[in-house]
This record gives sequence, structure tokens and C-alpha cells, in this order.
Amino acid sequence: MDAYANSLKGCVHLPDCLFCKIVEGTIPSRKVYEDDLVYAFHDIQPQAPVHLLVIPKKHIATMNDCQPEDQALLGHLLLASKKIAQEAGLEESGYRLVNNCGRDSGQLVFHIHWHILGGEPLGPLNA
Ligand code: DGP
Repeated sequence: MDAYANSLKGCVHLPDCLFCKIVEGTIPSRKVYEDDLVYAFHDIQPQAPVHLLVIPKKHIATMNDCQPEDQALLGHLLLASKKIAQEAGLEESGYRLVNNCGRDSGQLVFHIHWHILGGEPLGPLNA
């Protein structure tokens, strides 16, 4: 992971990407977690009592744009999501981890992200 983190140093953020701006701090956010590779913050339009977004600092637009070299980053992000959910008090009750990919999924922000949703029973996905 150190080698991967080093490879991301100097990683260019896209000037027009909302979530790159949040990582850089030029757009404010309510941060809940940060490490070398990952940033997490409260969603501005919560769909559940707890609604957090977990993003890689590296700009990747969608799941379709992930490459084999992103394997370590994606694994790291999922394990960070577990820790973030635990710290949000969701470990016992459970939570939903959602990635929207592309137009039909409803993806609005094209910087890959995972929603952590919880804090109440969420119901079936197709409800
Ligand atoms: P998606 O539809 O999967 O692309 O979800 C994008 C989410 O991003 C959506 O739930 C609302 C959230 N969002 C959009 N703009 C902002 C913002 O400026 N700040 C924060 N914290 N969240 C945002």
C-alpha cells in the first residue's frame, strides 16, 4: 500500500470535479474520515439518518473506469468504509453500501463514490 500511496502523490485532481474540490478543501464538507487515499464526508442530501459518502482521492469517474492497477485502492476503500460505518455506530444495526455507476443508476457526480446508508431499517432495494 505504501508503494501505491506513493504512486498517487502529485495525482492531479480534475478542476471541474465537485468531489475533487471537496478533497482539496475548496468546497467545504463535513469530513468524517481521511487517510492518504480516501476521504469520507456527510452527504448534503441525506436519504437516511446516517448518509455518508466515501471517495478515493484519485479521480476515477465511474466503476467502468476502474483499472487493474486500482485494485489495492478499491480494497483499501472498502475496508475504510467498514471502519467509517463502525465509527458512525452502524456495525451492529447494519448498513447499506451503494455505488451508482452511470446514467441508469442515477449517478449524478462522476467521481466514483460509495454511499453508506443506515440508522434505520432501509427496506428492500426494489421497494
Ligand atoms: P450519486 O447519485 O450516486 O452520484 O450521488 C451523489 C451524491 O452526492 C448525492 O447523494 C448528493 C451528494 N452531493 C452532491 N453535491 C454535494 C455537495 O456539494 N456536498 C456533499 N456533501 N454532497 C453532495
